[in-house]
Amino acid sequence: MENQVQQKKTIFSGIQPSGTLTIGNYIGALRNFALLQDDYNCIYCVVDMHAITVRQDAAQLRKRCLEVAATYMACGLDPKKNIIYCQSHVSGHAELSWILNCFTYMGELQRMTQYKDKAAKHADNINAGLFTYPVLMAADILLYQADLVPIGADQKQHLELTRDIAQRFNGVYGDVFTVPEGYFGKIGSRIMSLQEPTRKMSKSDPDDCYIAILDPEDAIRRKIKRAVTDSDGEIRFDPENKPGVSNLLSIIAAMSNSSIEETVSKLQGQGYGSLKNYCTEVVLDTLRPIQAEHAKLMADKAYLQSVLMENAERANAIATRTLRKVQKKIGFAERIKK
Ligand code: AQP
Repeated sequence: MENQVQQKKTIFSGIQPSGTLTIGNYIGALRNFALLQDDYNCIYCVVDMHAITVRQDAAQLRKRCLEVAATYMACGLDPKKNIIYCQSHVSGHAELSWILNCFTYMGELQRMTQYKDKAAKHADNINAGLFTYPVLMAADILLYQADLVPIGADQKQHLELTRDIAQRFNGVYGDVFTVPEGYFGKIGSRIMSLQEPTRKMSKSDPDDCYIAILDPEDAIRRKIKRAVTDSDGEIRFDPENKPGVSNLLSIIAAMSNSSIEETVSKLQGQGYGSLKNYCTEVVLDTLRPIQAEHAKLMADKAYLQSVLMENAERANAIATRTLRKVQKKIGFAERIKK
């Protein structure tokens, strides 16, 4: 049994508590997390340190950390099988991040599209943390020697950089880090904004652009009804020319566990009203049980907090092993135990 646990590969992923999670986060990341929990050692983090690269209200952030952890669990992640914790509770993330900063080039960070997008969006606060965000992400992943990282397509570039940093470090010091692979769901690795379907759906965008996992039924009905489509009236999957319709088809396919082809053939010949109605029902059916479980978990904060503290200890034990190895390799003075 011990051997079996050892042999399982490791998965790491995280979500920022920078807003209320969207169905983009669910389809691109969370849904895949639950599918993988039996076959891998899974570590899922609430990345609160990443979230402060953009100004956050302290009380809101504290609440959202618990909410994201509860959402992980409400989406089916068992905190006994998976390690679910807050990034700021394990200091190894910050420590390894500093070391990896010294193995990352300015030019690499300047090329990151998320940095460019966020710098444009938050022009009054282009802080160094926003710039080195991908290094902290590399530290998150490499700290746990993760083999696989389930993420949406928007994080692909950051994962590539993580691989480059790991290979660069290993090239100097030997095989210290596992070089991770990305894991992308077949459908929906990039769910688009309901109002601007050529842009990714983001939790920090205006409310009518996204569907939050915790949105009430009437809001979900209203947002899908108002989702931007096009004027040719044909239900067809063509993201380039019909981004709005294609986005709704992706949401339906991902949430009903069917293929795009099956979804298109089911709706072919019908109008956009039917497409939107069907999409609404599928989204509501998926989110209802998650919302009910989330409410139950949020009603017991003491339990949630105890899960986070216990899991942070488990995460810390793994992280410290890697960190000590790295510190030794780069020549930091030994910690002599008395
Ligand atoms: N629209 C999306 N489609 C598919 N996957 C998505 N993800 C996010 N948006 C979509 C995936 O969710 C995981 C967690 O994302 P995150 O919160 O850590 O960062 P993000 O990608 O910056 O997400 P947001 O919602 O856009 O956050 P804000 O608005 O705060 O910047 C990642 O695996 C991501 O790929």
